[in-house]
This record gives sequence, structure tokens and C-alpha cells, in this order.
Amino acid sequence: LHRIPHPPHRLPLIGDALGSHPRTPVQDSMRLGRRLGPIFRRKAFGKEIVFVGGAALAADMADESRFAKHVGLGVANLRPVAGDGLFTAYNDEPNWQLAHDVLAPGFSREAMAGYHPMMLDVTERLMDHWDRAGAAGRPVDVPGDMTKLTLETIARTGFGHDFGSFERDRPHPFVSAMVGVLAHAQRRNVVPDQLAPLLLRAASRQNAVDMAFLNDTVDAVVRARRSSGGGGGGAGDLLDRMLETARPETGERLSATNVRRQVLTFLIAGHETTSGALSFALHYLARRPELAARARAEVDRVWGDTPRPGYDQVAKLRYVRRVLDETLRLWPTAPAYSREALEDTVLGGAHPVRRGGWALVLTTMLHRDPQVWGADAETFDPDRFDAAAVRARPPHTYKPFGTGARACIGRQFALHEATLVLGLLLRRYELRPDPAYRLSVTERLTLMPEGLRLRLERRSGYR
Ligand code: MNH
Repeated sequence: LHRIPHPPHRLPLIGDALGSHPRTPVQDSMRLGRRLGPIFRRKAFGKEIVFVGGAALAADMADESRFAKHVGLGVANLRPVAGDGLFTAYNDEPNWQLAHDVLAPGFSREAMAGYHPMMLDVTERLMDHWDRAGAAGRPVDVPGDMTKLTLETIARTGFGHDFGSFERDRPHPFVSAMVGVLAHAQRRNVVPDQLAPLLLRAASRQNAVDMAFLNDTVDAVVRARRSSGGGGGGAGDLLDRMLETARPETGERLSATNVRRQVLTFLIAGHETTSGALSFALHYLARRPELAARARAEVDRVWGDTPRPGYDQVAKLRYVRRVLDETLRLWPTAPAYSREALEDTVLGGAHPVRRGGWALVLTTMLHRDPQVWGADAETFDPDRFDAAAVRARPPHTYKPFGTGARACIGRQFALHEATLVLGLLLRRYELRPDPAYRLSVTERLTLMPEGLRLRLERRSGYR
């Protein structure tokens, strides 16, 4: 450990905590990483965390024969609410493999094609809402509206449930409770365990209320399905799979408690990060009209004015997809993941790690490593993802969806949804940024552009 740099002025007890803010741990760590290099450590109140932001080291940690997902920090802090659900399960918990096997077919091509019309319906709801704002000359609240959109999408496609987000002026209470729980889990990382009961007493009480609300919401969704006798939309959605799929060899099914945790996991993991990705993408497109024009020209060329582009039409938007890839490079909305050593090993040929030892991969820094991305790594440039450029890059340098067996199960879902939505929005609107806006990133385990508002102009003659 002594060979890994840390900030120079370490104080007793609070360690390296000075100069960092509990609300911006990722951005503070990025600042440190720029000073301290590809691997560094931060200590506060006796807890020391090793951060990896260099591409070579992150690639070494992607070796599944020596490293695996570590359930720590923010992920571990979500265990009280998400338990052994897919995202928060320990690698050796039997419910991980069982739920993975039961749910993976829910993300197949065929399943996705079944979700596609519902994704279109939800985007049309958003566009009604945006048409009204545009006509009245009112700016739209981008992260707020992207959250409505992505929450409705996962709720309807996965669970046959309608939160009615677009009929509300304020966020659905499910979203407020979720934001509370995520922010609390982040907060617990920076408050020492011994002081948590004291410092976070009121916050813990609120957290318990939020958790109860999330569970009640989920229970109502499951109850409705059980009493309607299953068959949400008839297609066999995620909830049907959770309730009805049995392991062929053993007949084993997910327990009622586990179903509750999976539903909650998917309702949260299935919308929060996609909402951030869409919001950051719209920020960059509004700021860079020449890039928006290029993306829009592609949509016009590929879709024409087909009112409802089909499932297969979405993957044809290659440039729109690159805009998303580049957005998730600069702002991977799940900004870090942890990896632990399966056996005693040496990281990057230089840093001995004991079995069980772990480090946090800071994806935001990995994605800006100048060795891989060049001296202009901080610049938004979708052409970094054209086919030739991708082929020329070493493997394991781009990880917005994590890595290995525990990588994101919803990746195709998120990319399909986000490409479809961006395509529809670009085709219909010109995006006008507020010239005074400066990107401000808020952290609640995930990343989101704070206070982003855009004005819209309907393009004449287009859908
Ligand atoms: Mn998703 C795991 C990022 C969209 C459901 N997701 C992960 C991980 C990352 C991630 C990173 C790995 C975390 C870790 O190693 O600890 N996910 C994203 C991003 C988007 C996203 C950036 C959108 C953009 N995720 C989605 C969607 C769904 C989803 C959409 C569901 C519909 N994600 C999951 C689940 C896991 C996961 C479930 C846990 C998978 C597992 O451990 O088996």
C-alpha cells in the first residue's frame, strides 16, 4: 500500500477528508486522480479506499480469473433495501445465479422487440408534454422529464405498471423516495460507522420512511399482477418471469421476498442511469449544434417521417448511438464499480493485493486516460466511436456498464431506449440551450446534470 500515493496533507482522524465534500465524492476523487495518477488512495476516519483510474490497471482488474465484482461502498449500503437482488447480491449468493438465469431472457432480442412499442408510446407522451412547453415558449426541465420517461418505460415494459408520471407536476413520490435512498447510501460512505447514529439520526429515520415507501409501492405492483392472474400484456414481461419461471432441473423459483427485491432493483437500476445518460446527451447536443445537425440528418435519412420507426430501425442510427457512447464516456452515469481479488495477486505487475482485497475503478477517470483517449480526452467527440477508432483501441478501456459476469444486464435495453428517444426528439425539435447554463453534475451514487433546462422549437414539417 505504501507505494500508492495519497493526498499530501493527511490529518489525524479525518485523514484526507479536508477539501472534499460529502455531496461530490466522485468529482472530488477525479480532482485527486488528476494530481495523483492512475492509482491512489484516500483515507477518512480509519477507512482507506484505493482508487484506480488508469486504463492499464483497470484492464488488469477486468481479468475475471483473478478479480470479481466487490459488493462494497454505495452498493453495499443499498443492501438494506435491495438485499440479494441482482445488483447488490454477493457473487456466491445462490439467488444471483437463479435470478440471472430467470431474467436474462427478458433482455433477449425478441423480448426487446416486444418492449419497443411501449417505449414509443412513452416517448409520445413526453413529446405531447414538450410540444405544449415549446408552444408556450417555456423551457423544459430535462433531467426531471427524462426521469419521468425512463421510469414509465421500465415500469410499463417490465411490470405492466403505469406511474402516471406525465400527469403530475412534481416527481412521483417513488422517485423522491428513491433519490433519498440513493443519496443516503452515498452519504453513508463518507460518515464513519461510529458517528453514523449520531450524525445521521434524522437522515436514518427519513431513510426508513423512504425504504418503506419503496417497498409498499413494489408490493402493490406485485399484488396487482398476482390478482390479475399474471400475463402482463400477455407477453411475459420481467414480472411474469420473476413470478412464474422455474429452473428446469430443480423447479426452483424466486421467493416472494426475493421478487420484491428484484422488482425494486429493476425499477431503480432500470431508469435512473438511463435518465442521466439522456440528459447529458441532450446537454451536449444543445451545446454543439453542428453535432446535433449531423445526428438529425441521420435520423431524417434513415427514418424519413415514419411516425413510428420499427425495432430494427433503431440500431441503424449509428451516429446517434455514437453520441450516446461518447456521453457515457465523459459521464458514465454509474461512475464507478468495485473489484476484489479472488486470490493473492499482483495488480499491474506492481501492487500486491491479498485475496479479498479490493479497489474502486473510477470509470470517469478511466474514460479520460490520455494514454488511451489522447490529449483532448476532455472534449466531447462522438467520432471516437466510429468503427475504425473503436477497433484501434485496446480492450477494457470503455466500461460504462461495468465488466465481467456482473456487468449490466440492462445494457441493450438502455441503449435501445436512449437511441430511440434521442432519434425521436432530434427529429421533432431544435434544442436551444440557456447560454448562461454551466454544466453542474449532481451525485447520488449516480450522476445527473443539475438544473439543465432547454427551450424547444418544433421543426416545421417533421414529426
Ligand atoms: Mn445497469 C449493473 C450501469 C441501465 C439493470 N449497471 C450495472 C453495472 C453498471 C451499470 C456499471 C455494474 C455495477 C457493478 O459492477 O457494481 N446500467 C448502467 C448504465 C445504464 C444502465 C450506465 C444506463 C445508461 N441497468 C440499466 C437498465 C437496467 C439495469 C436499463 C434494467 C432494465 N444494471 C442492472 C442490473 C445490474 C446492473 C440488474 C446488476 C447485474 C448483475 O450484477 O448481475
